[in-house]
Amino acid sequence: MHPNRKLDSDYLKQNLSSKIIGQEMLFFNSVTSTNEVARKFASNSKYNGTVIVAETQTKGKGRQERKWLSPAYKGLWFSVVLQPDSPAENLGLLSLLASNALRKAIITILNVHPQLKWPNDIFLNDKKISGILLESVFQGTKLNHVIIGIGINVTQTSDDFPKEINSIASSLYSETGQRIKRETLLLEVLHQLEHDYLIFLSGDLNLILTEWDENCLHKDQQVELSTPGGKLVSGKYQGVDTFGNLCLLTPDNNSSIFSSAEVRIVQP
Ligand code: BT5
Repeated sequence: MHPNRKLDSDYLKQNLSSKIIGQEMLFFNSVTSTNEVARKFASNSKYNGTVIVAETQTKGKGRQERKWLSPAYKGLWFSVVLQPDSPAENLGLLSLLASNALRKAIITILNVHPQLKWPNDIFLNDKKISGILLESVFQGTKLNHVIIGIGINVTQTSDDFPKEINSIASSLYSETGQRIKRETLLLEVLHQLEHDYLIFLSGDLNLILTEWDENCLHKDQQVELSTPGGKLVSGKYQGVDTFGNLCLLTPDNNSSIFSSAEVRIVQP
């Protein structure tokens, strides 16, 4: 497959099976961040389900202002605009929903089984192959809109990653040896996202929680959390609550709940 081949937008539009997500797809060669492009129109109801795709991002964003490397043609860098009529506290569930949908799409296309790190990182063979950044705006007690930014490393080889992340990051090609059409994976991700999003809208939240929990990388493990406030908290990972928050059993036998933190698995 040609290494610098642009995404085929006609093929994507013709083969889309979802009815909401991706009905409108906007393609760019280069943007700062697809989440930034999405932000410009995410509150307009016309754009519910719109997907913004870029071949490269010059300022790809991770969480907490971290950088996300998005080399041209080597991955999928895109954002999905959603306007769920849903209580604000369900935002954490959407985060789990997105990573779980991505996991299922990867199984379908590549027949390999990624694992999930809370809240929404995707790992294959203990390497991060994908990251998700959710950005949202609330209106009163409800979600006005959510932008789900998804980055998937598809064809990079180890030389493509700078040495700081070379040992922790990888791509689907590096981990499986399989060359896939990026279009095929993107279509399957949109299909899975829509499938699970409709379940979410119907109020059946258990399916997402159960599937997520079964595929968690740090199930029952000792972890160390670093909170946005800079605190480090250790304990045993106990699972997620009904809102997708992380539950931790601390050494003094107390259960604590976290809505945001960085998880590090403590090797026994
Ligand atoms: C994430 O942040 O994992 C969320 C990444 C979301 C990227 C998508 S791409 C489309 C949309 N538009 C955007 O601007 N963003 C979204 P976080 O958990 O904070 O991880 C960031 C960290 O992962 C960095 O500090 C690096 O250590 C590492 N990293 C950077 N680029 C990477 C890559 N391509 N693959 C794996 N790890 C990477």
